[in-house]
Order: sequence, then C-alpha cells, then structure tokens
Amino acid sequence: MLLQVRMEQLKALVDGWLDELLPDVSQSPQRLHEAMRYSALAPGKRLRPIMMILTAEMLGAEATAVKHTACAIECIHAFSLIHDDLPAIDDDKLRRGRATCHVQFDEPTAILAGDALFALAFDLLSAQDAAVDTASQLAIIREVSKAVGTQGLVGGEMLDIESENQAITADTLQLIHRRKTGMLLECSVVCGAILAGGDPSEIAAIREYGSQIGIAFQVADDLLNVIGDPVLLGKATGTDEQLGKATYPGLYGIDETKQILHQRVCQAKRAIISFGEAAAPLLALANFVEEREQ
Ligand code: GRG
Repeated sequence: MLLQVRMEQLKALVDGWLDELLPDVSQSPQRLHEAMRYSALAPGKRLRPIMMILTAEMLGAEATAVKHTACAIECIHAFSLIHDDLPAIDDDKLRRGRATCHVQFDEPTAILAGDALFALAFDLLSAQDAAVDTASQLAIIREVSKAVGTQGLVGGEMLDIESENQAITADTLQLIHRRKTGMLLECSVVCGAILAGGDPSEIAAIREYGSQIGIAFQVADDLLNVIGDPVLLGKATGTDEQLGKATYPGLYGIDETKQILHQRVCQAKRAIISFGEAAAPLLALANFVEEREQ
C-alpha cells in the first residue's frame, strides 16, 4: 500500500485514540480541557505515533499494542509545540494552520494546557495496556523521560535559545537538532520496538534508524523554513532567520543542507536493511522525511 494512504489511515486511528484518551470538555476545568484538545487534535501529521506503529508492525505486533505510548508521545509533542510558540520563546501566531494555543485562548491557559498534556503523557505511560510487562513499561518510561529531559527536548530547546545570534560550530548545531527534535522521534521507534518485544540487536538497529531520521527531520524543517510553502506547512516561514536561529541552511547553505539531509536518510535506511521486506514502510517513511513539503 502507498505510504501516503497508510499514513492517512494511521493518522485517523491515532486521532480516534487521542479523542478517547484526552479529558472531556464537559469536565472541569473545561477551558483547560478545551485548550488541550484544541492543540493535541489540531491537524498535524501524527508522525511520531505513526513511526511507532510502523516499527511495532515491522516486528509483528498489532498497532493497538502501542496505543497508550503513542498517544503519550503525541501529547508531549503537542506540549512542546504550545510552549515553543509562546511569546517568551518563538512568539508564533500560526501552528498547524490555526491560531496558536495562546492566541486562541490566552497565555496562562496555553502554559497550563502544555503542563497538563505532559502530566497526561506520564499517566498514559503508567496506565498502558495490560499486555505490557512491567520491565518493558519501566524501560519505556525511562526512554521517554530521557528524550524530554535536559539531555533531550528541554535541553535542546535551551541550547537553541542560547545559540540565537551566536556563531556556533557544526557539532553544536547537530547536538541542538538531535536533542530538540531527534530524540523524541528516536524514542518513538525505540518504544515501538520494545512494545513489540524486539531483541537488543533489533532495538539497536531501530534506534540508529530513529537517530538518523530524527536529525534528518529537523534538517528538513530548517530547509522548509527557508524554501517551504507556509500554506502547506500551516505555519509561518522565514522565522528562523528573523530570530537568528542556528540552522543547517544558515551554516551550510541550501544545496549542502540538501546533501546532508540525503546522507542522513540513506544512513537511516541502511540501519534497518536487515529487516528485509518488513522494513518497506519505514524505508518509505524515510523518503517522506526527505521529500516532505509539510
Ligand atoms: C515538551 C518537555 C517539553 C518541553 C518544551 C518548547 C520546548 C520545550 C521544546 C521545543 C521543541 C520543538 C518545538 C522542536 C521542533 C520540533 C519540530 C520539527 C516540530 C514540528 O513537528 P511536526 O512537523 O509537526 O511533526 P506536526 O504539526 O505535523 O505534528
């Protein structure tokens, strides 16, 4: 099946899960729940849950085996987008083709909606499907905690802010991209592999795939911020330059950035070649990361 069709199907599946697991707007505090649902259910790609599902399926598990973990990661992702868009950080007005959370609601509500999505993520991780054994569940909670902590998402964002309008090295740029964006994508495929009962060598190969795709994804994001279509992206472009962000096009120029992106995607594909035919969806997804327009 074409990856595009499969991605649409999986996106609908994940949206159904999120709708079920997010707090209802009829419950108090209603405005907070409204803001959480507004951001988490906004029309994003659901790439992290999709990657988790495709990984689990590659190892022979059903999509439902990753339901709670996939939704937890998407809640963390939605949290990071809400906080990233705040006036104190990137001050963005448009996200996923809609007003950002603080514009639609207000700043305090957006901050709290992010915080509540983060708490919900760990609730989901600790209450996930009975089929998961305790050791795997703990391994997943650890994996997610590391991916979002000071050596992951939060730390990467801090480095990103500190690097604004500074001359930085290629190593620092790679570190920022790995932490700010890469580790949550890597974590998504690793969790999929753990939940599907992957052995250590399978998990290591999948981790390498996730690590390469994770950096490639942010390199593509940097490129799209320069040459992408804001309508397709559902967010403003040109903002990295305005904010003096450290980016691949800023350091290497457009053509070399495209080559770096291609190399990362090739390395990702090489990492999972041993899975044979079963790897086809993740190989196609790697191509999507290189060619994406949104
Ligand atoms: C959530 C623990 C935690 C901390 C917040 C603000 C912050 C710390 C981190 C920001 C990290 C960030 C927003 C990185 C950019 C990652 C990125 C490329 C986002 C866009 O992802 P897509 O394209 O978005 O998958 P959609 O909308 O399709 O889901």
